[in-house]
Amino acid sequence: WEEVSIMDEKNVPIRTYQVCNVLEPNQNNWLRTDWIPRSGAQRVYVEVKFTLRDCNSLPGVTGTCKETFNLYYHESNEDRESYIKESSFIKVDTVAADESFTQVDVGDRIMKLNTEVRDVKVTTRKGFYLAFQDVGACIALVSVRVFYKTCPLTIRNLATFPDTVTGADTSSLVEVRGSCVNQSEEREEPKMYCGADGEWLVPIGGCLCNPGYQEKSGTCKACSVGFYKAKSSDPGCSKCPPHSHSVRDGATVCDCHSGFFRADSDPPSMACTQPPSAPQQLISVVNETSVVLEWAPPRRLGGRSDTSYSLECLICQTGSHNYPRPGSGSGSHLCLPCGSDVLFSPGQTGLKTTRVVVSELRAHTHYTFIVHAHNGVSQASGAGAAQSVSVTLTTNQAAPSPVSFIQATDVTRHSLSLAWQQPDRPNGVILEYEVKFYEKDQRERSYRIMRTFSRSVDVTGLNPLTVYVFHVRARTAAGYGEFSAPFEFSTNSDPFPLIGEGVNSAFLLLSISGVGILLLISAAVFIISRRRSKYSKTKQDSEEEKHLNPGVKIYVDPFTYEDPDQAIHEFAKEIDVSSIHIERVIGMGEFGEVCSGRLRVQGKREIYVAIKSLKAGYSDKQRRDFLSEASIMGQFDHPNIIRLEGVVTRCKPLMIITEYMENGSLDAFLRKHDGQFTVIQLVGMLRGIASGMKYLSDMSYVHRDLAARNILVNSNLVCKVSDFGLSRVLEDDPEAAYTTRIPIRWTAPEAIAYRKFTTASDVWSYGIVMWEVVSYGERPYWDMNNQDVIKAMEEGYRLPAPMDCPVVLHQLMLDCWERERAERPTFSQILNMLDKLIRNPGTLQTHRKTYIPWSMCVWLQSIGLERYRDTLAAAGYTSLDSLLALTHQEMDRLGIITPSHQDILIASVQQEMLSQMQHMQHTMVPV
Ligand code: ACK
Repeated sequence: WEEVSIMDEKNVPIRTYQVCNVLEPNQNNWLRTDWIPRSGAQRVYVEVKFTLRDCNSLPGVTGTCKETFNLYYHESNEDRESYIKESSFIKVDTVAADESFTQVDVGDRIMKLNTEVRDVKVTTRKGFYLAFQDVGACIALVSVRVFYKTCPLTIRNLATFPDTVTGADTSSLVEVRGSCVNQSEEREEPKMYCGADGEWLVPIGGCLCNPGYQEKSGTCKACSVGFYKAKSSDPGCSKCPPHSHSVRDGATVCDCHSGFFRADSDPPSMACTQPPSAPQQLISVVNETSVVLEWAPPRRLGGRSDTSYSLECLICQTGSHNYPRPGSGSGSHLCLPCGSDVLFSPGQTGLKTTRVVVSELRAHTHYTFIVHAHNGVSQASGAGAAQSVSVTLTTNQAAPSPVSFIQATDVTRHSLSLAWQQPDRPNGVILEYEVKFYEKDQRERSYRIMRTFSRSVDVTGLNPLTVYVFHVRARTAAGYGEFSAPFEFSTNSDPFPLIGEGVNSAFLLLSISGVGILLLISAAVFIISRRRSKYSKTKQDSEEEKHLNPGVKIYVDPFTYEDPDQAIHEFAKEIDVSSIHIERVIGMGEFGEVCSGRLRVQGKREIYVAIKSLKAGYSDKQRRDFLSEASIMGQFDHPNIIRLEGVVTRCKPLMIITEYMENGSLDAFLRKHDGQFTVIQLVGMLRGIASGMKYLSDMSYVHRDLAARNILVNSNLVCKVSDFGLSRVLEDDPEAAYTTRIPIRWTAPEAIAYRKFTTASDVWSYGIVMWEVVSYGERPYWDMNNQDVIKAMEEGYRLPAPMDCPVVLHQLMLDCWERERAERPTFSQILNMLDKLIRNPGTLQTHRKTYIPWSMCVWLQSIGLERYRDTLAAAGYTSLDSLLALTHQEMDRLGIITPSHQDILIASVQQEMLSQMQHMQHTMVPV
């Protein structure tokens, strides 16, 4: 190879390497480059420009002439290798000219330049050498350019990708991680691939402009004044919402104008708002020691909808209208917070309603009530008294509440000591107590009164072995409160104290005074239990049977579910509210209105339904209790149990949909149709109820509130058990529920005394329902008060047979009212018995009906005791004269057991006879 300078086509001198030994054979001429550093490249490209003479154009050339040359490379870390063996070089390719040229005339400078490119992988050393081997051609090497390829720096999806050298192979992709541009953050790791030919491929992920910045041609620019961007994911800068502004570029939130605020939970896109103005038109209505406060919402709600109210209660020494707030000047010492015994309904704080009932206040006391209005920005704004309105009032005088418990100690033959507790609500300073007492037999015809300042008194001068009834009442400046319920204690027969402290003397008294009654009852019990000892035996059998039979479906208490909605959807079908057509309101239930209407479920015929709804503003507990009834009802499927059609829980109001019972509840229905049914019809109704109850007891469900009012009647006189709400109410609230919610007249003694609710206590209630049915909806125990009912039951009294009641039915009732619950029949036995009666109507002999003169009916009505008409008549008391013979014992025997009724009867008979005699005297003409 020779280094030769020639002129290119533009007459510019260039250096070339030439070889042209075409006439000599066996040529092997090498030309080598200097060391070329690799610089990170993995594949290099070699572009060779050369000219080549066509062998044919060379005169006298033999077969030794070639038209190609070979390209070699050798990788090396040495940049100055002086000698490299031929064999160390690796061949890249044999290069031939695309075009060869014929030299026509050296002087005319026509040159045809060939350009060939070859690529080669160089990955093992820091650099390499190239070599050109000539084997007998006529070539001039004009230029050799060596290069590698990169994917150029670029920005994609707000990520910068650097200039990147391509991979070693022609098919290799180099994975490159991008970095987020200024003021941006990664959304998802930005990645791209650099292809072998220097092209970027497959962009993945990317970045988002930071809060306060938005994208503009591949960069993030700050939001301008008056605009903001809160989150990087927001699409761009937005204008500041109302009542806010931004004064600097790049705002992430707009500041509220002065006097406007934003709650912590308000999003930055929400307008700035203000606290509400004061509530308006606060009015108060005082009723003794409670107050109803009502107000109108504030005039300005401050642009928000989360207004709530709270109530401050202060007891004030004067009725000043400028209510003094603690620390607010001269009057502050006059008012104090009310204390925790005051009750607020529905609550004292966080109120959404504009009405509150405040109760348990002190009587005749000055109070100031301050109603504050709040909303989400009240706290942020530091709002104080400006948003409140107040009223000052004085509660009324109220007498003290009754004394609830009296205890007797130190009982002797002629004396005892009484002690009692202060009334729960004294409503003022108690000035004294009044004790009224009388011998029980005397029944208030003559009584003694004692007064005392303390809460105890020694009562002396009593007769031995005598039952006394005591009442205590308290007096304040407002007057006397009500007397306590009667408490009975007996004096001793023994000269020494018999009953010490802590012994229930009332119980002893009952034991003694009731000996006669007990003897009678024991005789009756003996007879009945002999006749019916089968009840207890069979009952046990049936209980065992239930235990052994795993196939029996058992009721599941929905309250065992942590999530009440899960229970409801397990046992009740969700009904689309659009398929319900409400027609009219038919009554009020415990939770809201009860309506009738129609239900059309797809593919079924339209049916009439009853719709119970849950009134607005309910608590979580109310919702739970309301839906629990449906969860219970939904588990039952029996013709004598009210059928649940479904529930609406996905929209408000919540509804429970049941089958419609045209004749409503049984008690009202019977009262409306007094005397209009045959005995067989009545027994038919009772049979239905017994059948429903048998089904419930088989499922181990205890109803706890079986009463005629909870039986519904349809147009075919079919009776169905309903109202499955009570069972839980009682359990949830042991104390309160027990005194107020228990349906005493319908409940078995053991359930009243110690909450032993069982199927046997349901049987007791069933006996009461029988009595209600046969007496056409009469109130059990008429207007006796609950305490008297409990006492009468304790003493062994039971409801007498209603008018025209078949003896067998009354006997069945008495069986249901056995004191020992194991002695009561089971529902299965009741059902059998009723079936037998229906098959043999002859057994349904009624008590004979006796004629009663009209005048006696009118008279009984005038003294309010018409209810005893049939009882008296049946016992032969058919005229006023005959009533003169009535004694207390006789009335006890007849079942007229209310003491005041006995007294009224005796006194009224005497009065009536007297006035009749006077009338006769006046009308007699003197002779
Ligand atoms: O005595 P009633 O007419 O019968 O008044 C009450 C009232 O709603 C409140 O409970 C009546 N009621 C309840 N459920 C139904 C029902 N499924 N069908 C007809 N009336 C019903 C009940």
